[in-house]
Parts: sequence; C-alpha cells; structure tokens
Amino acid sequence: MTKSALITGVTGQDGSYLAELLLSKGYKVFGLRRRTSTPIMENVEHIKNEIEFIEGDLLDQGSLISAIRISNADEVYNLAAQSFVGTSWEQSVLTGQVTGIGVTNMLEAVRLTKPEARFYQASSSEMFGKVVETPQKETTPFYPRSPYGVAKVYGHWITVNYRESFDMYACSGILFNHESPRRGVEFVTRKVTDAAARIKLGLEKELRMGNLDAKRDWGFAGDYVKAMHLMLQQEYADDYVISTGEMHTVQELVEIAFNYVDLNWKDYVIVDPKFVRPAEVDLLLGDCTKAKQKLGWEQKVGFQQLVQMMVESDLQKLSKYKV
Ligand code: NDP
Ligand code: GDR
Repeated sequence: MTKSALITGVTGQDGSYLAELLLSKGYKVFGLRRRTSTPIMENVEHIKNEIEFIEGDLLDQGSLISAIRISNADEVYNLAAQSFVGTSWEQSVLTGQVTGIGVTNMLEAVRLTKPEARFYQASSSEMFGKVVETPQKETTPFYPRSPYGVAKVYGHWITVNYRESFDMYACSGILFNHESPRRGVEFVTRKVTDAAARIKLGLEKELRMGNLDAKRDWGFAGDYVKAMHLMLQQEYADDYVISTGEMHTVQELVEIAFNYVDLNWKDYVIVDPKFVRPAEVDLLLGDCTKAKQKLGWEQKVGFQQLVQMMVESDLQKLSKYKV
C-alpha cells in the first residue's frame, strides 16, 4: 500500500531533499507551505508537480489539523522552524513560538487527528550549546546558547513527553550542521561559497565574517534526510544523534572555498563585529555511534567535497552575471 507523508518546512533545504527521497521510495508526499506574497519555491521547483501542497502555518492550529486530515499521513516530518540562530536574538519571541510551541501545535494535531501516525522532530546540536562534554551524544546534557537553541530544547522535550505520555511513535533527530547548494545564504557555509564565487566572477570585492575560530561538525543534507526516514522505520521510537564525527573551523571552510577558485582568502575576508554573536557556540562534534549501529546510517559526502560542491553550484548559478 502506498504510504503518505506530510513534511512541514518542505520549501526549506531539508524539506526539499526529504521530499525527493520519499518520492523516490514511492510515497505520496504532502508539503505544508506558508502563504507568502511571492511564492518561495526555488528548492522544490523541480518536483513541485509531484508534491501536494497544503497551505498552513505552525502557529495556526486549525491549519495543522486540516493538514493531517487532508494528507492522512502515515509519517509526519516536522522540519518547519525559524532556523537561523542569528535572527533568534532579533526575533526571540517569534522563534520561541514557531521553533518551540510550533512543535506542540504539530504534536497536538497528530494526537487529535491521527495518533498512530509516526512523528519526526527536527532537533538540533545547538541544544548542546556551551558543551559539557565532547563529543556530544544522546545522553549529553543540553546547555543552549541562543533563543533558537532554547526553543529547540523545548521542542525536543515535548516530543519525548508526547511519546511517553500518549504512547505516540515520536522521534527526535539531533542533527548536527548539514549543508548543501540549497542552504540559505545567511548560513556560514553558503555565505562563504556564494562569496567566493562572486569574488571570482568580479561581482564582489570582499567578504565580511564573524568568528572564524568557531568549530562545527558539517555534513551533507542529502545524507542526513536518509537518517530522518530511517528513524521512522524502526520497531520503537527513539532519539538519535546524526553527525560526521569530524570538526572543522570556519577558517578552514573559508580556505577550502577560496582555494577552489584559486584565490587567497586573506586578500578578501574582513572580520566584522556585526557578525559576531552575543553568545557563541564555540565547538560542536557529534558521536553518532547509536545511529550507525541501530539505523545502519552512514554519511557519504566528506567536508572538502561538500564545500567544493557548493562553490561549484554557486559559480554555475552566478556565471551569467559575470562582469
Ligand atoms: P530552512 O530554514 O531551510 O527551512 C525552514 C522551513 O520552515 C522553510 O520551509 C520555512 O518556510 C518553514 N517555516 C518557517 N516558519 C514557518 C511557520 N511559521 N509555519 C510553517 N512553516 C514555516 O531549514 P533547514 O531545512 O536547514 O532545517 C530544517 C529543520 O531542521 C529546521 O527545523 C531546523 O531548525 C532543523 N535543523 C537544521 C539543521 C541544519 O544544519 N540544516 C541542523 C539541525 C536542525 P519558508 O520557505 O516559507 O520560509
Ligand atoms: P549555526 O549555523 O548557528 O551552527 O546553526 P551558521 O552557519 O549560521 O553558523 C555556524 C558558525 O559560523 C560562525 N560564523 C558565522 N555564521 C554566519 N551565519 N555568518 C557569518 O558571517 C559568520 N562568521 C562566523 C557562527 O558564529 C557559528 O559559530 C545551524 C542552523 O542550521 C540551525 O538551524 C541548526 O540547528 C544548527 O546549524 C545545527
């Protein structure tokens, strides 16, 4: 029998890769999409005719109940969020409402409408924040460092709570940073690959950055959405860390991107306090042994390959504007 899935945040980076994956597995895919004055469809343009879009918003309970009714989803992937850490200091209340309470709205819609549906919550390594142990695993205590991280901790625990209170199949994937050519341009990887391509093509002269010493565990979004799907195919619902187990600095990211276009990054990069955060997460490094053993998940794309893939994609997108 054909399975159906509902993806919130389908127009985002992960939503688009997950929709592709589920379509390739023969799922009927429904995507929750916000009403916007101009449609934001770039990531899903190539599959828009295969997805059934339902208008709704994580802040509007009725629309979520309708979405579960219309889709009759067997699997619900809650990927929607205000997902940019930087903005979470500027819009902290909104971030709490969407990224935190929005999870309860979604869980309630499932509980009231189709409690047997399987539920995935997009938790984050940002919950570890000012890390209390390294590497971080499922049992590492949380210490969030931004309104975004705090909201994700709430979303994480409400998912665990609904699993334990209502016996729902609700999982939380604690995913470390994952990137792709579809990443929003404000996130550091895409900001750097976009800038390297622009500078190479003569469209920009400099790149203003924040903290170059921050360390992250960066993987490829296309690999990570496979873990989300696997989490909903198990006998019991559980929570899993998904990561590469490798850590790099922002400076290394910059070096790889600029080297790829034969430029010396030191000639173009300026550190600007405007991009330094009020509270920083200095390092994140994940231990995904549990996911490897129980889900059989593994990453395929390495860090250098990822950065080069992103620069190449930005060069192609921008080459028509070359001066
Ligand atoms: P994106 O920012 O690319 O996508 C977020 C999506 O959420 C967009 O489709 C956006 O819609 C939608 N959205 C935002 N607010 C609302 C709302 N109020 N109602 C309905 N939809 C809304 O994020 P990613 O794809 O990178 O991440 C997916 C999820 O995983 C997020 O929850 C993120 O916090 C989490 N996460 C991401 C990681 C990463 O490294 N990428 C790591 C760990 C967790 P629109 O297009 O209209 O703006
Ligand atoms: P992050 O991603 O906050 O880890 O959240 P981001 O790419 O924004 O920052 C990573 C690190 O780079 C440093 N940095 C800069 N960041 C940005 N955006 N712009 C800059 O100019 C810059 N200079 C240095 C940051 O200070 C930070 O240390 C991402 C999001 O996808 C979340 O939704 C997700 O939950 C986590 O990853 C895991």
